[in-house]
Formats: sequence, structure tokens, C-alpha cells
Amino acid sequence: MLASSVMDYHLYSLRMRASRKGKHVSGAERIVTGGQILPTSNNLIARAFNLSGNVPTEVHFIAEQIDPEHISYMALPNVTTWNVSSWQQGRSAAAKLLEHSGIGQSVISQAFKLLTNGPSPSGGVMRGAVLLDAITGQRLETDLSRGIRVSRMDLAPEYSERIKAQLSHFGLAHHRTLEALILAGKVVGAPGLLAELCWSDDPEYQVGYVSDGKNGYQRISMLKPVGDPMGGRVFFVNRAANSRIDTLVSYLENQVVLFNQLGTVHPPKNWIS
Ligand code: PML
Repeated sequence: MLASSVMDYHLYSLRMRASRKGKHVSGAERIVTGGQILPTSNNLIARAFNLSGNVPTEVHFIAEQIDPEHISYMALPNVTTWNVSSWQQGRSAAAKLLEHSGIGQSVISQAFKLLTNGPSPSGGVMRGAVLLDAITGQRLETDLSRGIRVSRMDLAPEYSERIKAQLSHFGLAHHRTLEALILAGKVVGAPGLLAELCWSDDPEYQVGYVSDGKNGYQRISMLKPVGDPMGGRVFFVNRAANSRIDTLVSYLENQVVLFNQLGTVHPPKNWIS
């Protein structure tokens, strides 16, 4: 039993990451309070050990108390779902959406290549994201095999059940969707960040998205073939708007962000082209 002061008042950031022989296999995190601290910790550790065929050799777990004065509250981005008939059509839709966000074609192709082949220098997936200069295509992470790990964000505990119920009403209850929407919500609020491209490294999960500050979280029903274990995230940075990459990375990794409102969720549309 936790002491009642911990149970009732304190927010904790709970973070798990699992690796196998030095390679990242899974990671997840939550920000919770009260009676949710122990069940959520159990749930995160269970996730590390529940990966079929990918038994971790190391699991790291940390619980860190959050200072309420350092929390930023935000609304989640608007959500649009584009249905496509093939992953190839999905990639061409993603390229168009990224062009609308102001990214040039050669940088878009480079981002596709990185996620298709594995952005880590060893050719595998990374837990962290690639940070790309949106003009030159230069990679800006200091450690190319680690990438940028967006951290310390969640639904505000007092709004969590309501937002999850609303998402479920729109058929968006999958934990991957919720976690990606929360992460994308933090990323679009970053200074100088133009857009994000993401598809999952789960071989069975084909949905991906393009997200930016203006058009929100645009899901694309297929961005890769079934069975493909490659995926990840690319963040496109406008260095004219923020030349301080250290400030940007510190916001993404350390700033605590809690979401207290869902944006507008548009009905799914078919991508025509
Ligand atoms: C969705 O909107 O359903 C989520 C898409 C990206 C999932 C990324 C991941 O879980 O690795």
C-alpha cells in the first residue's frame, strides 16, 4: 500500500524501455497519480515481457516525481484519417501532406528511405526519432543510433477517461493511436518543428501519420506492407525559426506536457489521387 500523501497528490512520470542484446525492442511511458501508480507500473513492465518472440535481455524502469509548476497543459491536435487502397498510395499521400507542411521533395524522399531501411547506422530501427533539417536534409541528432526520445507527456489524469471514451466513440481506441497522438501533440508544439512523419515498426500495424501545427494529426491507413519490421519517426526542423537544436531537444525530451482536451476528430475520408 502506498502512503496516502503519495496516493493522493503526487504526479509521477513512469518510463519503461526494453532491449535485447543492446537493441531497442520496446518502450512506453505514462504520467499518473494516486491509485494508478502501481497498476500502471505493472502494466508497463508486463508490456516489456509480453512481446512474442522478442524476449528482452534488459528492462529499465524509472518512476520520477513531477513538479506541478513545470507542467504545460495543451489540447491534442485535430485528427483526420485518410483511407488509402495500398501502402504505395499511402506513401504518396504522406508525401503530398508533407509538401503542404513546407518540406521539399528531396528531403521527403530521404525521410522515406530512412524509415524504410532503418534509420540507425547499423540499419535497424531506433527507439528515438530522426531530426532532419527541412531544407538541407542534414541529420541533426548528436547520437545517430539513439535518436531523439520524446518523453514526459500523457493525458492529464483528470481528463484521461473522458478523452479515451471520446476517442473510442470515433473508433480510435487502439493504444498505439492514443500514444502516437499524445506524442505528436507534444511534437507539434515544439519551437521550429515543421512536421512529423511516422509509421510503426510493428510488422502487423500499417497505420502511420503526418502531423503538423496547421493540419493536425493526419492518419494514413497504410504506410507500409504487412510483415515489414521497419518504421520510426522523422521530425522536420525549420532552422530559420529555431537555430537552437539543444533547446528543441530539451523541450522534446524533458518538458512535461499534459493534454486536457481532444481536438476535432473528422470523419474518415478516402484519399483520391
Ligand atoms: C495510429 O494513428 O493509429 C498510430 C500510428 C503510428 C503508430 C506508431 C507506433 O506505435 O509505433
